[in-house]
Amino acid sequence: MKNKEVAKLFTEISEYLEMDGVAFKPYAYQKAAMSLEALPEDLEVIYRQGGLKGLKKIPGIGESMAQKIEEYLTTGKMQYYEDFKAKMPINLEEIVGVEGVGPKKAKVLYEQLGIKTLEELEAAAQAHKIAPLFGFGQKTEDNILQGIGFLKTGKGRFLLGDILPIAQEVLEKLSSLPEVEKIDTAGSLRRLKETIGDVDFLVISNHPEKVMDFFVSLPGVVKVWGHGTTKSSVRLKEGFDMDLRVIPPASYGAALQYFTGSKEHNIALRKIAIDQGYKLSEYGLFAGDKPVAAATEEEVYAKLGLAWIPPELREDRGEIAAALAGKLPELIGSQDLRGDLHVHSNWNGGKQSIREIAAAARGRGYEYVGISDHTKFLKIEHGLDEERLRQRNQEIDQINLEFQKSGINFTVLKGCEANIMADGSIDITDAALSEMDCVIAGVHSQFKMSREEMTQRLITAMENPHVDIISHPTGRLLQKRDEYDIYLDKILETARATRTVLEINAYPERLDLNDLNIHTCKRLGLKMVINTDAHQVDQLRFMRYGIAQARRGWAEKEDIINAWPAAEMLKMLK
Ligand code: DGT
Ligand code: CA
Ligand code: CA
Repeated sequence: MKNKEVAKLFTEISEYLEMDGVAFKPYAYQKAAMSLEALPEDLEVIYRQGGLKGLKKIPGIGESMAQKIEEYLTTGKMQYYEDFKAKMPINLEEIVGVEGVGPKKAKVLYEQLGIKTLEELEAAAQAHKIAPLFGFGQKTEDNILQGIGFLKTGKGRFLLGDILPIAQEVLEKLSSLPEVEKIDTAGSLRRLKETIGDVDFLVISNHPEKVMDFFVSLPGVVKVWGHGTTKSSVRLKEGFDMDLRVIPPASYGAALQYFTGSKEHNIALRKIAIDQGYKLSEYGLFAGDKPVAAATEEEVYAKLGLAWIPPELREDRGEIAAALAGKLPELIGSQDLRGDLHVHSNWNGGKQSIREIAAAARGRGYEYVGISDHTKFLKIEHGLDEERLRQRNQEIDQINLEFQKSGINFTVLKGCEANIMADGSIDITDAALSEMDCVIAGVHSQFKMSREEMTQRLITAMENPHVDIISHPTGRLLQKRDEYDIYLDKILETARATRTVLEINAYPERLDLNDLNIHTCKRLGLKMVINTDAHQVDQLRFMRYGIAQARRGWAEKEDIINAWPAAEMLKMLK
């Protein structure tokens, strides 16, 4: 699909336009890029079937953008983009990928210092050439170095949200082969870790050659690292690797257990085996030379006196002791979720109308959806002021009335995602907040404060009698930005004292709270909510990543308020 390529060009065009100080247009290109990223249909198919007209039907794509897409699909080039690139031949994706460097700064860095690549940016920062630039300063230079450090540690790892859909597609293609008798994902992907190094597949087949030939010639394979009958390994154009192993049926369970990991879990499990006089390997559980369990994972765990352990728990964080004691948690599952409390509508930065969101949420089997538009401080997302919120609430009342009249058992909840200002105050009036069913508050500005100040800021917000939920409580962005500097224990203490619910934000680059935080909250008896933070209905599917994180944090139904009946959930809100 060319969708991603065109989206990337549009993103860069929007950044070039922003550098030139053009009004509105950058935003339009950015929106169009997002729309293309989310588009389930293939652009080439749309164009082949509907021509320019078909392209214009894509949300956010007008005449001139449609022409540019047509040009790219037919010639492989987009002149408008090429002109920008010729004027400023920098690796924009790399440079703007550094947290704290936007297009305007990228322009200055190129014009003043000739910086074109990440490497050059790092060298310039290390040589203290950036701080003296007008509008930069020491703090910016430090931030740039820190941001680059982040990119480096993240290098070679990929977001679960980027990998899972692609791996799923490959899995489906492989399972449809008649030569594939059984297939599973293993490794970190099966454990649903937030970032993935490489994808591991295990297969049972009596024609391994055919399966391997198919695997190494999958569309999107750009390099074949290895091509054998028991193991093959490839790189995909997205930059990550996939391993495929063919396993004999008799030892499939032991192999699946071994290659699922984690390494730490395996080491601890092997120790248990040794303590009981066995030997555990990828080939099976052995008493001397005799295999006693190997065909299924369940057998292997059972023989060791353990209940089968869900892969998300296999991190050596107490799951083996819990399995031994028969005290594994009953993990929350997607079937348990009754609604999503954090969705943005087109009243602010979101894409769809409240009606469309309600329809999509009903389609997922939810009983309610909370519309949590941004409030007025967030100008770039068209945050709503008190008056606009009131108008929006009227629309919600109207929609709920229509549902009632047609006997539809579904409720749209009035919510907002208000901004927690530097002093902990909320950016709209208590009167407006008191009209909401559900008030979410989050930090969206001034991330760098001292630990004391940031902790106090969040505490003050939680003490507001209207604030029900704190969104993305630690503020991290995976591979981009660290958590805020906070005393988490104090935050959790206040959450308990004020009955404030903490969010597990399911957005793939947030996943905030993370698994360890969730585990801590659960131990303390704090309540959490899994929300998508969707800005378009297609993103309601992000819920699965939030659930994965919650499961990795040992969360059960009782810990997650949107797994409760609506009436009880509402009672938990202040
Ligand atoms: P990743 O790919 O970095 O996200 O993480 P994993 O967990 O998928 O690791 P990977 O792909 O290197 O190996 C898959 C599994 O194989 C791993 O989770 C556990 C097992 N494994 C790999 N190397 C070792 C090892 O040296 N010792 C043990 N006990 N297990 C290993
Ligand atoms: Ca792996
Ligand atoms: Ca691997």
